[in-house]
Amino acid sequence: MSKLSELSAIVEYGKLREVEAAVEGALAEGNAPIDVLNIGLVDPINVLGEKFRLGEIFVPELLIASRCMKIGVEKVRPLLSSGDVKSLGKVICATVAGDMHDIGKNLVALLLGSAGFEVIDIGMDVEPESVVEALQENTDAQIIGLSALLTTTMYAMKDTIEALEEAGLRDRVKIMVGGAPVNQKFADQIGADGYATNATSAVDLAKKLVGISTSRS
Ligand code: B1M
Repeated sequence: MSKLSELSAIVEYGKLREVEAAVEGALAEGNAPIDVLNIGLVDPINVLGEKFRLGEIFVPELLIASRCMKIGVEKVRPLLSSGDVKSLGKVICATVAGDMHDIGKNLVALLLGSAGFEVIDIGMDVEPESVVEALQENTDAQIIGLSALLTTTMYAMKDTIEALEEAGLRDRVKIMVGGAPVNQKFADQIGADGYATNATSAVDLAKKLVGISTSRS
């Protein structure tokens, strides 16, 4: 079994104490940090998601695996930096009100930071008014990134955009949205400026929104 597969299994089975050494092992094997992140740390969460959907595992297993993933992410985080010191712009990231899912949002924030954006992560379960306040405190932010994982909370994205409109701040920023139940059609319906399916495309989208051309676009 490769070290990368070993890491993936360690996260899936929630072996908290073995994660750091497994990340080191996968890196020492010659795997790129981005592969260690995506294959070793994120893929097992997706595997568990399917098992959860099928009723084969329950919330505690998900929580322990999420903690494993976070430990691993902290280990690879310094290796993901582009080394580019010039800031590409400031992004405020949040998981919307009522939603406790922050793994995807954290990954988006991590890759945005690694690409050179300054990220203000205001957490999960963030009320629309708190997003407005964050923008008032960070008047130089160009983008707000909203994440939602529940079909019930995705409408909080619309509430957040409306709160920004009511505060007279909507035109000051671009708004990008993402998360499993969200799609381009929904993004268009709620008046967002962009939608991204994953963390890598979120970086491309953020660059596009601030007027930087990317090799993939
Ligand atoms: Co929950 N959960 N969960 N959960 N959970 C889902 C979302 C679910 C689909 C599972 C299922 O039933 N199959 C289901 C939602 C069903 C629905 O809405 N129709 C569900 C449910 C029901 C629940 C609870 C209600 C369960 C309960 O308590 N009975 C509860 C709700 C709590 C709440 O939020 N109020 C709950 C709780 C939890 C845990 C706390 C145990 C845990 C979250 C831990 C944490 O985040 N700290 C958890 C988890 C882990 C999941 C699954 C298994 C995995 C989510 C995840 O982290 N995926 C999930 C099933 C699934 O999605 N397959 C599920 C990995 C992550 C990297 O992917 O978040 O999609 P994702 O992010 C991607 C993209 O979506 C995108 O890029 C990311 C990286 O590629 N993206 C963006 C995300 N945000 C973006 C923002 C952008 C751009 C791209 O721009 C700003």
